[in-house]
This record gives sequence, structure tokens and C-alpha cells, in this order.
Amino acid sequence: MAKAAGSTNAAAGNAAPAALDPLDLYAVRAALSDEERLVQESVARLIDAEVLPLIQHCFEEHRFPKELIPKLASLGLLGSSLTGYGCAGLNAICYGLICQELERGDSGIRSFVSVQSSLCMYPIWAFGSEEQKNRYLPAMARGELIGCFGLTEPHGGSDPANMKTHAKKRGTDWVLNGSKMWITNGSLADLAVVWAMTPEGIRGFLIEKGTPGFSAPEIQHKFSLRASVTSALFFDNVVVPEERVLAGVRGLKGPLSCLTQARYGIAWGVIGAAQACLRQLLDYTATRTLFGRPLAANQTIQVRLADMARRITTAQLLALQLGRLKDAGAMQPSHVSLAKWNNCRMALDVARDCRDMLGGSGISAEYVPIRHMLNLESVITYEGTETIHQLTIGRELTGLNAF
Ligand code: TGC
Ligand code: FAD
Repeated sequence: MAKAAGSTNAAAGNAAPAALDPLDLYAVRAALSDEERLVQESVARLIDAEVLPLIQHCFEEHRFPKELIPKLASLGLLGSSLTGYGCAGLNAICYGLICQELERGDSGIRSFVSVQSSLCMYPIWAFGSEEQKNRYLPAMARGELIGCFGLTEPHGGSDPANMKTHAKKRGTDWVLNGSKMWITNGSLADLAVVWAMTPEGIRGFLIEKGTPGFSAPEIQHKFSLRASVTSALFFDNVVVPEERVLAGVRGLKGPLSCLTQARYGIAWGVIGAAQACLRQLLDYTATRTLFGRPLAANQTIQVRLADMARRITTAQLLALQLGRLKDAGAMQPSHVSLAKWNNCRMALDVARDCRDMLGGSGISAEYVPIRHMLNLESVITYEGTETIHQLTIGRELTGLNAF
């Protein structure tokens, strides 16, 4: 029998349950430390004040908003989880929350920070000499020196072990030849971290902008990540002195360990994109009236909204546990693969479904889902496609390599 209005928990002496936050049904925020919450709030303010007002236009104009770089840097968001060299030394949960808030704004902004922090500063910090760290990291943390990461090649990014870009020793220098494709920040960057095959296996090279034989033309006509710079890199007998080689690592595990850091951030970041879509859809379906009632009053709409909340919630819990494992030093690459796969799939499906429920308005840039949806087509592809992460889990379960 239905309860009479008011005869709820209050009658039993309990306070009425507070309404749940639709974007945080399982109270993940309550599980955060004060510092973690503070970091999230300050990035959220930056996104609301500085990113949301301009991002739609940047996306339409195919323009990365470079003017945001000093603001990102002044909040300590570049290399935020590294210690020393002017970096903030935040924990993994903070880095995840930073990515989540940035991607609530746009995947392109999160991409910029991911590449700078996880793919460029991290390998210098982890594998570089003291001279390299002092030369690059403080300036990168201040946003005065921008990096890019060159691993993917035109003939096939999923299999970087078979790269064609190579370096040969000439005296004390190395001479690099080859090309890279789809490189975030490429044309913007002052420094490229480039992975090349050598007689000693894959090694990492630090190539500064303006080095003769090195060029980085921007890739135009993208339908995705339009507020992000993506480029090709070309190396035509580029001379790199020995002191610009990352001495601390050899082999594919060098670039793959950087990817582990960046994929971790993506697993958190995409939650922000999905939350932005759901937030807008909840408002839209509450106020749009069809057949004499709000769209949100229809069972099938509610089922779809509930399904989005379920997916976002499970992604949040996965990310939180991943972060706890990372902070405890127990995170394995397969943990990251599962979260990158699950959370990117979740966000893309949520964005597509939100786009559909907006009807015709869903194709307008004035609503966020189509921008997030188009961005997420890249995010589910880069840093290991969905298939690559599925096969990584398959290999973990079976011990058999099916790549
Ligand atoms: P495999 O035999 O598995 O491994 C070779 C060596 O690497 C070690 N390793 C790892 N080390 C650290 N972190 C990881 N995640 C690692 N995974 C493997 C491994 O232990 C081994 O070490 P050792 O000492 O025995 O030599 O290598 P494989 O050739 O079978 O390849 C495996 C596979 C397919 C998973 C790998 O090639 C892969 O991940 N492919 C996808 C490539 C990819 O993700 N590219 C991303 C390019 S960067 C990018 O997209 C940036 S977008 C940024 C943005 O804008 O946000
Ligand atoms: P391919 O490797 O050719 O894959 C094509 C298809 O084949 C995919 O569906 C894939 O899942 C599937 N496939 C591959 N192998 C198998 C298999 N064994 N079995 C079944 N299916 C398989 N790279 C960088 O190095 N640095 C960057 O900063 C960077 N930024 C990027 C930014 C954007 C916007 C984009 C789109 C990409 C970026 N990338 C970057 C490249 C990205 O990492 C690659 O696109 C990605 O790794 C896939 O490589 P590919 O495009 O060559 O596709």
C-alpha cells in the first residue's frame, strides 16, 4: 500500500533523506579528503569562469585557447602529480579530479594537460638526467614551455613496437629520420618527446622546436577535438646530441609507462564529459513539454536517464578505486586498461544518447552533447583503442597474446 504523504522516516524519528546529487549518486565527493575536494572545486571554478564561456566558439573555429595556458599553470595543473622542479606533488586522486573537471569543459583542454603532464613532463621526470629535469620541468610547470609526445606513426599506431622512425649514432650525436602522426600539441610545442628505434631498441629523444630538419604541420579538417592542436611530425636528418636522449629507459616500456599515466587521467576525465551531458539533459527533459507533460515524465526517458546515472556512477567508483590503487603503488597497467575502456565507452554512449534525446537541438553546438560526443570519438581511439584495451584484459585473463 502506498504511504500517506509525510508518513516517511520522519514519523519513525529519522530525518527525511536528502535528495541525491544526480551527478554523484554514490557520494564519491564525500569519500574525498579536504585537499582533494579543494582541488576539485578550484578547477571547477576555472572551468565555469574561463572555459565554458569560450569553448563552443573555439570548437567551431577549430582553435585551441592558448590564452588559458597561464591560468592552468598558475593553478598548478601542469605536472600536478610530479614532485620537485616547481610541480605541485598532488596525489593520484587529485590528478584524476583535475582531469574530470577539465574534461567537463572540453576533452581538448584535458588533452592539453594530459600531454604536457603525463606524456612529456613525466618521462623527463622519470627517465631524464638532472640537467634535463632542471632545463625543462620548471618551465613546463609554469606553462612557458609546451611539450608534445611522438609515438604514433602513419602506418599504424596500435603497434608501436614496429615503428619506422629510427635514430643512428654519428659520433656523439644521433641522427633521426621518420615521421609521427596525430600528435596532440605538435605545432604548439617547444619540445617534442620522440620515440625512435635505435640499434639498442626504442629510445626517447628530446627535440626542441627550431632544430634543423624538424617540422610539425597542424592537421586540419578534424570533426573531433577541434579545440585542440593535432599535428604530424617530420624528421629529416635531425641531429640530437647525446645529452638530449632519455638515458633512464630503453624499449617499449618507456613510452608505455607514460601511456599508463595518461590513460589513468583519461579514465577520470571522461566522467566529466558524461556529467556535462547528463546535467544539460536533465534540465532539458524537465522543461520540454510534449504530449501535455514534461519529456522527463515518460517511462522510456526515465529509463534512459537512469541508465546514464548507473553508468556514470559505476565509472566514478571504478576511477576512485583505480586512484586508491595508484596512490598505494598497487596499480597495474591492466587496471588502467579496464578503466580506460569502460569509462570511455560509458561517456561516448552517454553523450550519443543525450544527443538523441535533445532531438533536433542535439545537433546544435549550443548544446554540449554533440561536442563531447565528437571529442569522445577521439578519446576512445587514442591512448589505445577500445580493442587494444579489451585485448590487454584478454591477455591478462588467459595469458595468451591475441594482438
Ligand atoms: P608488450 O610485450 O606488451 O610490452 C613491451 C614492454 O613494455 C612493458 N609494458 C608496459 N610498461 C609500462 N606500462 C605499460 N602499460 C606497459 N605495457 C607493457 C612490458 O612489460 C614489456 O616490458 P619488457 O621489459 O618485457 O620489454 O608489447 P606489445 O608490443 O605486445 O604491445 C602491447 C600493446 C598492444 C598493449 C601496446 O603496443 C599498446 O598499448 N598499443 C597501443 C598504443 C597506444 O596506446 N598509443 C598511444 C599513443 S599516445 C596518444 O594517443 C596520446 S593522446 C593524448 C591526448 O591528447 O590526451
Ligand atoms: P590503427 O592502429 O591502424 O587501428 C585501426 C583499427 O584496427 C582500430 O579500430 C583498432 O582497434 C583495430 N586494431 C588494431 N590492432 C588490432 C588487432 N590486433 N586486432 C583487432 N583490431 C585491431 N599519438 C601519439 O603518439 N601522440 C599524441 O599526442 C596523439 N594524440 C592524438 C590525438 C588525436 C585527436 C587522435 C585521433 C590520435 C592521437 N594519437 C596520438 C594517435 C592515437 O594514439 C592512435 O590513433 C591510436 O593509437 C590508434 O592508432 P591508429 O590511428 O594508427 O589506428
